[in-house]
Amino acid sequence: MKTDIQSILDKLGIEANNAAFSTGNDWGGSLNSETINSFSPVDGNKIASVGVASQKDYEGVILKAQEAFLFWKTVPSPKRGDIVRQLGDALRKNKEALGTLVSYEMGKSLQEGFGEVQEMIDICDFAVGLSRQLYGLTMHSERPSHRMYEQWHPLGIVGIISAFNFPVAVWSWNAALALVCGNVCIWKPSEKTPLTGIACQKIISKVLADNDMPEGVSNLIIGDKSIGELMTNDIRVPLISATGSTRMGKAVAAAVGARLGKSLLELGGNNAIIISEHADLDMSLIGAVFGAVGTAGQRCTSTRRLIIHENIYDAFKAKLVKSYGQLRIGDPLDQNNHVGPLIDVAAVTAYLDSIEKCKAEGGNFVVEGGVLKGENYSSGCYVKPCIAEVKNDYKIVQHETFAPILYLIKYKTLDEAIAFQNGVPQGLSSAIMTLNLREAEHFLSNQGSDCGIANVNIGTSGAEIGGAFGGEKETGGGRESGSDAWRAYMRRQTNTINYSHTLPLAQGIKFDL
Ligand code: UN1
Repeated sequence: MKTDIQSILDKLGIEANNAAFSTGNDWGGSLNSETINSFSPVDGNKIASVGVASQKDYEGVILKAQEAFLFWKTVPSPKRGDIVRQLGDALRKNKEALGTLVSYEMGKSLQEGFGEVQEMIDICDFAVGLSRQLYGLTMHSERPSHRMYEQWHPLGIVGIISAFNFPVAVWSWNAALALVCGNVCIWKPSEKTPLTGIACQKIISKVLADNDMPEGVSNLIIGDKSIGELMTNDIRVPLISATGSTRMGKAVAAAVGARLGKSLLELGGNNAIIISEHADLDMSLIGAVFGAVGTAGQRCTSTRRLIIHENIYDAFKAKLVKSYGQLRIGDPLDQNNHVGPLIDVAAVTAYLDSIEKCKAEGGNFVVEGGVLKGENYSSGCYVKPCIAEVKNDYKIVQHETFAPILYLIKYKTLDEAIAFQNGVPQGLSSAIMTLNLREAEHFLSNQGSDCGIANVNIGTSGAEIGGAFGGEKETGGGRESGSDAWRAYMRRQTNTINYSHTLPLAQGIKFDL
């Protein structure tokens, strides 16, 4: 049965023409010539229009957020956690509708759209627990009758710049933590997926209003790079959390660094799986194929390279080629399909360009790529997942192309495989498939993977929210979601209290009047 998109839009409060910004229940910014139209890559249809915020709109949002922060930071953290719990409950109720809109606006499979909303629910649950923690340490003073400890305070306004590929989950990783920590948020979603942003803003705004919270705690602002630049250059936004390309991240880091602000960057990956001769090849196949073609290769954790031991190279390649022959490409809302479209025709051009470059460098395509044509592919965004045999040092292999292109590299020794794995500018996710304990532990040791995420017998994508998420080198060094990633959203204060009758100085310094 064809999904009734209109009823999903109605349920989520998406209109034909939507406002450019929101501070909660207040929406503003009229539609002008600078409207963004959201087209679905699924069928090429225009879903709705959204206004673009002006500099004046941006100023208004900042003022509301500053005012809201003065109140929100006085709400006890467990109470803030309870509001985030209610956000999680609202997401549970809206999982089907929001997951479907994610799938339709972004193009990922319906299962992955639901998975993304589940990831939002999970981070809300995590943040609720955190709201009763946010622990600081206590330490022993060198002076008698003195007490020392540290505590964590909120920063103020957290600016969230998110990408099209996880249009809602990445916002929630940031927002759920930032909010329990006592911050207020301003979110600039990708201009490629503004409607899922509007849907989330409607959901959270209702929860905040039901709890009598003021406008300005959770804000949304629609625009392109120029709105992002207003945020990154704005001293009133102490933390910018940005997800996207390495090129974008470098610009954000430079602007935020120039004003000594904080940035939390989650940028490109070039993730590899090492397939050892000691691997379970059936398990490896699922991890590799899901990693490479899931979200049509548009996750920052997508598997881009397979580094395969020479003894099993031909056998594993044959399995891969066979499984690619069975992939069903098409409407992602139809659960029979494995792979949906790329986000837009610009992404298709980048995919074709990378294939050409790979061939020019000597890449041997064992599964050919290409753009699918015909009635079912009318958006022009559907491409064939492809596989090429390459050398790790090809320029194109060093580059992250956001598309389902998988590179095969042959290795002889584990150290050589690890050198290939680490021999790219990015450092997000990595994995080894092996049943050999020595190999697995070596890969995880400090002589092994240099990435922020290193897995054994699991692919590179699909991290759980409980761990800190992010990577090294050109991935930007940030950590989001689980573990102690919350610390990025707070400032640390060290407190020393003297309850003695004298004022002894540290380091034994004598100073008598
Ligand atoms: C991203 O692609 O920006 O680990 C995030 C994963 C997901 C998150 C990906 N949980 O693949």
